[in-house]
Amino acid sequence: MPNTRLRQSVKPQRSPKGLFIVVTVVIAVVVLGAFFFLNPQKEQPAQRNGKPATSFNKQHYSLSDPASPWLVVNKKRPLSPLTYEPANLRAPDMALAAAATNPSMQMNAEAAEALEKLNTAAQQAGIELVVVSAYRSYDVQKRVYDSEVRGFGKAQADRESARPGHSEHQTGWAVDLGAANGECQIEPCFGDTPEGQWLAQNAHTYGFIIRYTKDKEPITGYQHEPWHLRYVGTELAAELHRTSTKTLEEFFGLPAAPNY
Ligand code: DAL
Ligand code: ZN
Repeated sequence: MPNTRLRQSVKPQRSPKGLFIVVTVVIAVVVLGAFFFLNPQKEQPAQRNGKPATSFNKQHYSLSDPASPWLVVNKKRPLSPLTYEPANLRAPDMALAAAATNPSMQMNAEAAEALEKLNTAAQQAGIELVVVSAYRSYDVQKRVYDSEVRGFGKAQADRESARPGHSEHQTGWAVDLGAANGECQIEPCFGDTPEGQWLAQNAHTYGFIIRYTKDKEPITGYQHEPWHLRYVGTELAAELHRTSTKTLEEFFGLPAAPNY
């Protein structure tokens, strides 16, 4: 008589331990697969400082319209029209070197408002500023340039003063600032005064840039002018600061303008 007990014992059987391992592996595969498939971070854009990266739109404003805060005027890019006159000029409410009714103390209204905010912050930091020269018409700029040529010769005049139709001062977007105590007024040493240093560090917060910085004469065509502020708006000023870009020409990929 066959030994049925023996026959049953040789039939292959899955042990409880083996079943446990198979089930565990299947569960692990399903859980890990679901994790990688559903992980929400997988589809998120690159992040910078905890905020989604944004691209700066360099076409947002015109670079050629004199009424645009992003206008780039230099020796290669004259104003159009050459005798452009801005609307909306007013003097900022702060210390002025002449009467508020004098056009040379006035700026584009948006820039004047921004300058008032800058001046309030400066005063809170113990910095006393004064407007030395802001708007200059084509005719006034011609007088300034001609006087520089008479005093220093054409080559040096062109390093310091724009020819008429080529100055930011003719647009109402620029202002020359000084220290209220008169130290180094419109002199290179203004950059070393507390007022000049404060402007270099803080102007961008209020939408201004130091337009003619040290070592950029081959691009801008002008010597360092630590007193000459150009309003470009807070968005562009912040981007120039963030990217450590010193000139509008470099930022917008425009040709250098060392001469006419
Ligand atoms: N001093 C600057 C370059 C101007 O005349 O506009
Ligand atoms: Zn200036």
